[in-house]
Amino acid sequence: MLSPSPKLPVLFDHDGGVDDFLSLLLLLTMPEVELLGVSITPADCYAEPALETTSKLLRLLGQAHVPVSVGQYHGVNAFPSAWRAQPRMLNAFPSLLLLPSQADRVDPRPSPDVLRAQLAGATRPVTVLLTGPCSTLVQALAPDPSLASRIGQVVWMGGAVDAPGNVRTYNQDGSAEWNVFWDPLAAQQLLTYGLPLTLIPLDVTNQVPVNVAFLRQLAAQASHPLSHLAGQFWATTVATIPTYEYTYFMWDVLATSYLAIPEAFEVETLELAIIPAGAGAGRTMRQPGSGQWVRVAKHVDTSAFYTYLLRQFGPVGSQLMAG
Ligand code: AGV
Ligand code: CA
Repeated sequence: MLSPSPKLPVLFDHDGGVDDFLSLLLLLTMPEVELLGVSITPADCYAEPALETTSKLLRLLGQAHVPVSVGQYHGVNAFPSAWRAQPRMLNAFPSLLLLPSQADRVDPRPSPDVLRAQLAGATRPVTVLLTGPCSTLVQALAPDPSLASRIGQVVWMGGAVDAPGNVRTYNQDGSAEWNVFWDPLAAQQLLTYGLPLTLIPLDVTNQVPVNVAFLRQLAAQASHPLSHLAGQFWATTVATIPTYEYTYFMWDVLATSYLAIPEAFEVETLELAIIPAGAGAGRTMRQPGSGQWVRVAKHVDTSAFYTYLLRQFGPVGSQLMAG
C-alpha cells in the first residue's frame, strides 16, 4: 500500500518586496510543502514593516507557529529607498491593519544563526528558497560548510545569464540583477559550496511581467478571499515607482512556483562565475571550466504558470483564510 509522500521541508528567506509576500502566500497554499521557517533579509525592504507583514500573513493563513527571524547584515550595494519603503503599504490594507502584529514572536537571534540551527536539526534534506540576496544562507554556512549536506536543493531568484541585468546605477554596467548585486561576494561564495542550486534569473522572469490580463482573471475569482488579497498586492506594483524602470515582474513568485511545477520550466545546466567587484559586480556569467555547475531556468510555460497561480489563489488556497 502506498503511504502518503512526506512533505517537502522548506526554509524561506525573502527580502520583503511585494512579490516576496506573494511568494509567501503561494508557498502557504502548497499542500506538498512544510514551511520550517521564514527569514527576512533587510535588502529590498526595511526590516520592521517586512516583519509585520510576514507575521500577519502567517497568522492570516493559519501558520502563526512558523518561526520568523531577521538578518542584521545590510549588504554591499543598497537598494533604492523608494523600493524599500513601498511594501509598507501592505500593512495598511484593511485585511492586515487590525491583526495583532506579533512582532514579539520573532527569534531574537540573527537569521544566519537561526538558519544554521534549523539545518543542523533537519532530519530530511531541506529545500532552501531564496527570493532576495543569498547573504543569509552564505553566512549560515560559513562557520560550518558541512551543513550544506543537509540541503536538498537551493532555489534562488537571482542573476541574469544571457539577459541584461536590471541594476541601473552609476557604478554598475547594467549586467547585474539586483539580488546578486546587493552582495556580490556572498553570491560568489555560494557557488563554491557546490550546492544543488537552481537559479531563476531574469532570463526567465522576463517572460512574466505583472499583466492586467492576468489580474483581470484573478479579479474574476475574487470571491475567493486569497485571490482578492493577492490581487490587491499585485495592484500596488502596477505603478512601479519609476526610479529606474517601469515594469514589475513576477520574479519571486515564479521562483516559488518552481517548487511545485518544475515541469513547466526548461532548465540548462551550465558552469557559472560571478564577478565580485568593479563595473561588472554581481554579473552572473557563463564560464566553461569554472567547475561551478548551476541549473539555470531559461524558459517557462507561462500559461501553465498562470493557471497554477489561479488555482492556488482560488479553489486550493482559499479555505486557508476562512475564519
Ligand atoms: O531583481 C528582482 C528582485 C526580486 O527578488 N527585486 C524585486 C523582486 O522581489 C529587486 C527589484 C528589481 N526591480 C525592482 C525591484 C523594482 N522595480 N521594484 C522593487 N524591487
Ligand atoms: Ca525579492
